[in-house]
Amino acid sequence: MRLAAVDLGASSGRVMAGTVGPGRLELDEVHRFPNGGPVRVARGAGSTLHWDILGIYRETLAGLQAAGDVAGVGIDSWAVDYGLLDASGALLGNPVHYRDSRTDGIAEQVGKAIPPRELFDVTGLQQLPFNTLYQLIAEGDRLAAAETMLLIPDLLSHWLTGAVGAERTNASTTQLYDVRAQNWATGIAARAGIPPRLFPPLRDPGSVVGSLRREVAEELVLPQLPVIAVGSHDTASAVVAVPAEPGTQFAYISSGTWSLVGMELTRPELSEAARAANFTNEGGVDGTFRFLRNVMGLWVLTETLRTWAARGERVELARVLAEAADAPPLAAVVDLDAPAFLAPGDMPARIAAACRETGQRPPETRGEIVRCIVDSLALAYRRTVRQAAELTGRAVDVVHLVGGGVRNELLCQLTADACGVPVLAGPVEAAALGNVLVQARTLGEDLPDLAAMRALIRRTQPLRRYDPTGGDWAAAQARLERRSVP
Ligand code: LFR
Repeated sequence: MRLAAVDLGASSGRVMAGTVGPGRLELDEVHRFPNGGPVRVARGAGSTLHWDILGIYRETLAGLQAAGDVAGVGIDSWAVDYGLLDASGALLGNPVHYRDSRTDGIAEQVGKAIPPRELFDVTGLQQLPFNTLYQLIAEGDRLAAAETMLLIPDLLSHWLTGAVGAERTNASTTQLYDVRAQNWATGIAARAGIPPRLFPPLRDPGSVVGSLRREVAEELVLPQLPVIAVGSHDTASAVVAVPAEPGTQFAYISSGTWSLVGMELTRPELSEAARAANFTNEGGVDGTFRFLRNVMGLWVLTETLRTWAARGERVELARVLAEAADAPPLAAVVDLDAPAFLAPGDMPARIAAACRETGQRPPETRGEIVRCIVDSLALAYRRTVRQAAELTGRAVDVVHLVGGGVRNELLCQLTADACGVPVLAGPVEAAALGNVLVQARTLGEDLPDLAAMRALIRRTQPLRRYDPTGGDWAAAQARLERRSVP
């Protein structure tokens, strides 16, 4: 059967046609569009970063048309962001980008009313400044006009079908979802001043959202196809496609704009140590939990290239990665988890500042700067994989790396070196594959559980193994922890 997977990332959006059958899984990219630059719009004395949501919807429609003859549609995207609808169903303003500064300081403010320990105990979520909870508080008076909050994939599904709901894996990233009760955390919401009417009914991944509205189907010259709620959080879909062998002790890294580093658990890990390490328990497909931590990811590299391009320096990724591979290893490392790297801006300058703060000589050439980013990313992977192992008391025998980062051979090798265990890299399009697999099961394909889906990935997708070759990663980590005396 053929299915359309709409996979929206913070750098690009893709519509893939997936073909699934016994022993068969193929992806064909039918439409790709850039979703890179948040749109900065002036507001009062400042400005706000927005998503171009109507542009994203238009491209989604174009992709569905290009996909043509499919049996179903599933949408996944980055998490936490949303659109607000008024009582008539109209969209209230353009959704705001999670990298906007409107949430600065809000988490601290909320922490005074709701102790972070309690918030973690209920929601299981890591503290990220852009969690939906903090974004909704930042809306202020505008919330009064809102009737419903729809997360991005749910908003697009709503426009396609008319149905209103919240798919669970993405709802679990809001910090407004009760990880034990598997329901909206209305008590937390009420204490934060967020009206519970905003929360739509929850739906499980794998359930049918509805059929394409007649007008939409007619415009696209398609039948009224079913839209299926997949793991609508892109990371949930990506983890479905982690080709783990049954019985192996694995960690995963979903490496794209963000790197999501952690383990799959069957129950949330809500210890004080997990909270202190800022780990999260996001809901996965089939009742699993993603116990992980966000690492800043390839975003810092993309932003670095953008900074150079803005200065008129045309830099090709492949070329600069080759230069990085030849640059001295671990010459300088930075803590990519530092808040300084979150907002768009001049990353080379921020890297230089972070190096000076830790008493290291900042990288100078382009190759050295990119080497510093990739070394630092691998070092963050090492730190996080080790923490996940410690916090869960489980060993890690293999690290599965999926997503766009798979294409970066230097990163894959350094990850194996840093973690000291083999890295199995692939598939690249993990989120789209996970999206397709969950749809296929809903529509009757014999894929009873995650193990069956992963077996199909192993059989059909190219994977590459990287074995560790060494490097003094412990010393690099120690350097990072040493603050220089001003
Ligand atoms: C990855 C991702 C992460 C989430 C971040 C922001 O694309 O979905 O899981 O923390 O984007 O939404």
